[in-house]
Amino acid sequence: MVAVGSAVALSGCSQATVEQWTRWGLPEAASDRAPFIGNLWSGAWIASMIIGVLVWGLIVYAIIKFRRKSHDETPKQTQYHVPMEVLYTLVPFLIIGVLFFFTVQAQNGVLAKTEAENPHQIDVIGQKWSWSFNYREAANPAVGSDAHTVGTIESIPTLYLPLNKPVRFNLQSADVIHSFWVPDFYFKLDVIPGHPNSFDVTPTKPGDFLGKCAELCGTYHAQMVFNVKVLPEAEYNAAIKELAASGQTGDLVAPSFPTTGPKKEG
Ligand SMILES: [Cu+2]
Repeated sequence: MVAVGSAVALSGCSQATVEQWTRWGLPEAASDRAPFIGNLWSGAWIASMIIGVLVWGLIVYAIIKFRRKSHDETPKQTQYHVPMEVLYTLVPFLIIGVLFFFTVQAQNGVLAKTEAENPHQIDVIGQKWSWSFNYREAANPAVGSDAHTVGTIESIPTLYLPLNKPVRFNLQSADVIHSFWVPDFYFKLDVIPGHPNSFDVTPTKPGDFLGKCAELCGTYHAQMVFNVKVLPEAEYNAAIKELAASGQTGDLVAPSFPTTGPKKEG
């Protein structure tokens, strides 16, 4: 901590960067599911640090305590030490067991379905090399129809989300495995062809964020980015209504949905 603290102080970091250090590098949380992953992440770092200090301490102790004292004498040789061997077989299992326990708890937390009756539903289609979003708002009286946005490699799509309202994402792929990721939500989930995935999340921070593909899916993987705009619900409804009004109504269904490669030059 001293090393981290002085590194931060010496580099003259901004307040925001210093705060990011206190989250062990995570961005500021922007969803209701963030605490599960945030706590697992911090806890794993703290546990690693404790184990690291213990191991480094034992190494330094052994180096000093067991220095060669005489040039003539061979040190005492220990071939088998059963309690020691049992210990260093059991301890890793214990570490894995503890990490496993907390990982399962965090996983159950982030994957739990919302208790809200009618969450906003957005179908996400990952396609080489962009994202398309299908807002299922036909039953929402403030919108009245479904609407969609088709992203391409040339036009980065924007995903609109309602602030503090649960959203159910249904993930489909048109081609290969992608991974839907908004880093500020502390959440990502694979988008697998022929295997729809879904998860619920409530955005808790208004503003603009960046989303990306987190699964190396091919040549233009790095360009699979999208903008995220978290708006108060009334503004969200208005944005979706505007999409519908511009003719972007109806459904997009993978895998019949075409992939969008970059345009050929010339
Ligand atoms: Cu991808």
